[in-house]
Amino acid sequence: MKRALITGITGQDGLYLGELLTQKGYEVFGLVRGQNNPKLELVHALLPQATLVFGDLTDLSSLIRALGVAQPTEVYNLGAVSFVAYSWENAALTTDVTAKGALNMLEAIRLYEGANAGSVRFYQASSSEMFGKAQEVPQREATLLWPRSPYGVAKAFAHHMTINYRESYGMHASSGVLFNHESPRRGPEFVTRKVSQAVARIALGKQQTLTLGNLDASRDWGFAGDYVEAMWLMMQQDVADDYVISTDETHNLRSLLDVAFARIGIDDWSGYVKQDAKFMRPAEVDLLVGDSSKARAALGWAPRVGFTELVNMMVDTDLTLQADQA
Ligand code: NAP
Ligand code: G4F
Repeated sequence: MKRALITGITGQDGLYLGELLTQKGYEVFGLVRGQNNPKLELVHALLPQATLVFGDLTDLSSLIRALGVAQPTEVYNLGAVSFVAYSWENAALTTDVTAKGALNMLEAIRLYEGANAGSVRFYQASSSEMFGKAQEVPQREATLLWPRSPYGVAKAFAHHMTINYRESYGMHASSGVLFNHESPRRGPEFVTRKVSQAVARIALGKQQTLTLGNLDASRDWGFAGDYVEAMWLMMQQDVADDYVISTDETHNLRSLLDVAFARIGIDDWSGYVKQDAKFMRPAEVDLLVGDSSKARAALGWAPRVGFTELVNMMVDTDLTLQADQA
C-alpha cells in the first residue's frame, strides 16, 4: 500500500488531495499544526481514515518525527502562508513557513532517506505568483520568475530549492507551478470565494454591497479538484520534473462578477460593487495565464471544469450554506 504524507491537509488542496489519495487506496497521513486547530473537525469529517500527525513546517525535528510515523512513499508539501495580501504584513513569517518550511521538509526527507535517495517522492506546491511581473504571455516552465510579493519571493526560493535538491542529491522532487484554483472549499479571504459568498448573501437579502480592490486583475482560474489530480500524476512519473498547471484561459475580475451575479439573476452589478484602496496591493500581478502544454502532453492531464461552471458551483454552494445559516 502506498503511503502519503500531506502538509497543509487542513487547506483547500489538502482536503481534495486527501480524498483523491484515499480513493486510490493510499494510507494518508496529514501534518497538522497548533494545539487546537479549528479545522480538525472538517478534516475528521471528510477524511475519517487519515492519520493526523502534529508538527509545523518551521520545526525541522517535528518533520523528521512525522516522516518516522508516516513512513511515506510520497510527500506533498502544500503547507504555506498562502494569502498573498497578508504576506506584505507578515513577510518574515511568510519566509519562515513558505520558503524555509519547504527547505526544512526537503532536508528532513534527505536525512530520513539516508542512502536510499529517491525512495521518497516529493511534491512542492509552487505558484504562478512567482511569475509576478510576467515576462512573457502565456507563462510556461521556462518563463523568467519576477515575483512581486513576499509570498511570490518565498515560493520562488522553495521552487529553486526543490530543483536544487533534485540535482544535488538525486531526490525525486517535482514542482507543480499551479495557477489559481478555486472551489467551494476556498478560504473566504480569496477573491473568488469573497465574491461567491457575497453574491449568495445579496441574493438572500443578508448583505447589500461587496467591496473589492483592483477589478482589472486577470487570473487563470481553474477548479482545485482537477489540480490535485495533476499533483498525483507528477508523482507517478519515473523522472521528477516541473510542470505548469493551468486552464490556459484568463478572465478579469469583472467577468467573474458578471458570471456570479448572473447566477442570481442580476445582469448589472455596478450598484452592488464598491472599491476600496485597502484591498489594493503594494505591487500587483496584472495578468496571469498559463501554458500547460507540457503537463497535457507528458502527464495526460487536462482540466475538466471550466470558468463558468466553477463560478456557478461556488455561488450555488454558498447559497445553500448561507440559507442554512438562517
Ligand atoms: P490554504 O487553503 O491556504 O492551505 C494552507 C495550508 O497550509 C493550511 O492547511 C495551513 O494549516 C497550512 N499551514 C500554514 N502554516 C503552516 C505551518 N507553519 N506549518 C504547517 N502547515 C502550515 O492553501 P491552498 O489553496 O490549499 O494551497 C495549497 C498550497 O498550494 C499552498 O502552498 C499554496 O501556497 C499553493 N498554491 C495554491 C494555489 C491556489 O490557487 N490555491 C496556487 C498555487 C499554489 P492551518 O489550518 O493550520 O492554517
Ligand atoms: O484571490 P486572490 O487573493 O489570489 P492571488 O493573489 O492570485 O493568490 C492566489 O493564487 C496564487 C496563484 O497565482 C497562489 F499562489 C496563492 O496562494 C493564492 O491562492 O487575488 C486575486 C486577484 C488579485 O489580483 C487581487 O488584487 O484579485 C484581486 N482582488 C481585487 N479585490 C482581490 C480583491 N483579492 C482579494 N483577495 N480580495 C479583494 O477584495
